[in-house]
Amino acid sequence: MTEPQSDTFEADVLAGLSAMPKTLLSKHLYDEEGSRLFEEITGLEEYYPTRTELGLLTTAASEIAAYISPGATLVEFGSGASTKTRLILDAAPQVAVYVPVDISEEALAAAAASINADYPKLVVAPLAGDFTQALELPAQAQGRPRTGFFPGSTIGNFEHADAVAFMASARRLLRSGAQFVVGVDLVKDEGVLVRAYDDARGVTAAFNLNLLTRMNRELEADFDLQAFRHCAVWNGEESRIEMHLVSLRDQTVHVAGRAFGFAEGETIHTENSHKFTKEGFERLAGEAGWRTLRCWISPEPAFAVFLLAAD
Ligand code: AVJ
Repeated sequence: MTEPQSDTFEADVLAGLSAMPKTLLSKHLYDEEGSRLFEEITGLEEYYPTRTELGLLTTAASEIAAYISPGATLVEFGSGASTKTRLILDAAPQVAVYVPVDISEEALAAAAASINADYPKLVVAPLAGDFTQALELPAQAQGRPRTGFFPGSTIGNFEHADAVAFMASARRLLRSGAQFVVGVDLVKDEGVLVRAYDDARGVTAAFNLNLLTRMNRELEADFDLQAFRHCAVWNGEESRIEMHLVSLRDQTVHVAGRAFGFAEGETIHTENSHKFTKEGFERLAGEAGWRTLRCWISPEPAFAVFLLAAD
């Protein structure tokens, strides 16, 4: 296990605010309130990825299930709300062991309890840890064929090299013969993308600004929430939506006893959400030893579910 998140939170924040340009790791958006706000985002009209991926998985579930071996272990990277997992489990009753992997013990316990209650014959063996690090599966999962599941286009939060490294470590963990189901958001009209990350009701703005509230509470910071605004921009060169917090004036902010100056218009870069082409994602997965068995793509706004194989 890694140390509690709060220790790394302070170190990450101090390093990020000292950097030029200022930046904060997007994983820190997900404290209790941040996780609640993200769940709210997934229900927004403008935020198409969640419902679109659910639609694709509903269509694809029985075909995916046909590739999963009897007695298999299903490994899920990041255990959010388990709606998507259930689509796979319902279609593939041959799955014997379910391993949710998450950094948050709380999220893991919740995911395990909710799946346990509804799938009494399934062995649930949670794995607490950072899924970007080398991991070993729990004993119950050993000696079984493996299928990985990584929905939500969370792959889009990584820089290219980190995305390849993650796919390669998943390849090592899942072994030859494995399948990997990955949800991937695709490049599309810029207006559609920006609205998905800057919704009319301001839920995404609240999600982003919550990072300031979290620093105020946990790191004795004195951010004035009226002095920053949420901003979502499309960076075409990098093929990604970026979230920033923009300083509305020249100001000095204190965090954990240190002072940080902001110029008017200066930003803290809080998240990247890369958008892929089908070919671009296949190239990335290929670099990590995965080939495409099947790919389902929705009508616009386009989202993809890939079924990959490790030879
Ligand atoms: C959960 C990381 C996939 O990037 O679309 C939603 C997070 N950020 N709105 C995404 C998010 C702003 C989401 N991921």
